[in-house]
Amino acid sequence: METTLVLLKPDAVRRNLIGQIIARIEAKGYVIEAIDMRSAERLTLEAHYEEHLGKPFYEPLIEFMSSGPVVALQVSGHRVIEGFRTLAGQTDPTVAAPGTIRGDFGRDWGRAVVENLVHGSDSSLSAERELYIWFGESGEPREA
Ligand code: IDP
Ligand code: MG
Repeated sequence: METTLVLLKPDAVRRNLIGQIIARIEAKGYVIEAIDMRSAERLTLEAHYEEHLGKPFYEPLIEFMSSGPVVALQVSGHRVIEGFRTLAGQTDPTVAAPGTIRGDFGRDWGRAVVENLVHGSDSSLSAERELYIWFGESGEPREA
């Protein structure tokens, strides 16, 4: 059994796509273990995206992720880390396959950062690290 971190980014919340995206996760058969809508603190986002520090889109990415509430989910199932990445589709929504979340709901808006609706952990190490950042060891939401 695996658990992954899924984030519904501020564009997904603004566009009222929370329900449609979660419906796809549930329809696939994965289990929502925890869910929490919150305004992410900058420190949380810096920890979450530390691998991208120094890249040209880093600051726009932090700003975008701070631009409105996000929904953090703990999702479980065998091979869910890989499986959710497949559901999400490629990073660039212009080339993400139709049938994926990013392919069906996303597009290029010509902004400094790619707005692509969802985040999913990319490995078991990332999942463990990110679940700790967003939910803490207990599995309880970390920020009130
Ligand atoms: P991922 O979300 O598919 O794992 P990452 O490479 O980890 O993609 O990048 C994190 C996020 O940063 C992306 O989801 C996207 O929002 C943004 N991003 C990634 N690459 C670029 C880029 O080349 N230009 C602008 N934004 C980018
Ligand atoms: Mg990534």
